[in-house]
Amino acid sequence: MIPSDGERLFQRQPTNPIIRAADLPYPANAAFNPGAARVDGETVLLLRVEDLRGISLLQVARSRDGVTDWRFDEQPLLQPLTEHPEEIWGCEDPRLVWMPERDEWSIAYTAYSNRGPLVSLAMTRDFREVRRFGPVMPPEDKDASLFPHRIDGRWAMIHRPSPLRGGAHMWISYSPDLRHWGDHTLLIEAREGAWWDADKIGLGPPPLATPDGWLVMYHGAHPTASGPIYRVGFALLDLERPEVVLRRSDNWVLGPQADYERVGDVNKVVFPNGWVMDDATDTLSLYYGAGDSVVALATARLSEVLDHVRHTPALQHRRNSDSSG
Ligand code: BMA
Repeated sequence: MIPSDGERLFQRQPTNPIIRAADLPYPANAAFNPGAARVDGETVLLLRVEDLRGISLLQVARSRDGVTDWRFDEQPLLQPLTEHPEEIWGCEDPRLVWMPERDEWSIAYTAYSNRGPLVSLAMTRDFREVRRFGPVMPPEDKDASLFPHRIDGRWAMIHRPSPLRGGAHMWISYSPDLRHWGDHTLLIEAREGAWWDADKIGLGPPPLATPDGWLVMYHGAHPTASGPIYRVGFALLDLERPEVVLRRSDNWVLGPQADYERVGDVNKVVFPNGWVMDDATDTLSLYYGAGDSVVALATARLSEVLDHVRHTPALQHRRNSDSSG
């Protein structure tokens, strides 16, 4: 079988990279891996900014069209605080989810503690003031996002613990109150061997509700002699039981091809953790870090993405008991 060409789904913005460190109102080494949201008619990106110490902060950028004329708040929204020792080495890679029941945005981000990366939550209404929830998963764990609403009465979160043995896989966990998490269930496993998503995978942007199921984009870090290549592909989760994976693409849909993706502080990295869906134009805008240095944008038609995903292999439903070991 000739695999369908998923790499044509996304069109890169011709003016990429759309944001660089030099655009910021203060000196910094890199601006990358943004979370994305649409707030009051504007696109808000919560950028990971690596400062000149090597510590990452989360910085708001706003734009009417989501492409040009970015305005930057003077101060970062989240930066390490002494009363939060779990963030001593920085705040990284946020995923932003609007939660109608709470009437606020959740920010799931990687807090870099001196015992390793862990998952922290914070809440905001407007991306001007923020309230920290603190750590919700111990180290090592990252690449987390909440779902926008409760599922069967409980909140759900995808995350990526790093076990001592075997690969690093995506898990889903549940909570009655966003603080106490349990029913940890293996969701999507990294493949093995030569696959693009062998050994280490992790969630990209937050899960997106579609008529077919939760659309999940995830990254694979394919190991090579010159370091990993970060690419992304799709999976589809059952709407009512998101621990059930309905489909998973064999091929990646976006990988490092452009110069700004192939060369940076870390070469050959595309790392999306934010997207914005415009239903009126069927346009999915994917914001991603390129080369751990700059922010880039690529767009796709959601209807074409779903058509592509419908042609990816359907998976056997796994029983919960298969994944508890
Ligand atoms: C991952 C994360 C990302 C980073 C990527 C590539 O493990 O740390 O923040 O973009 O590696 O270096």
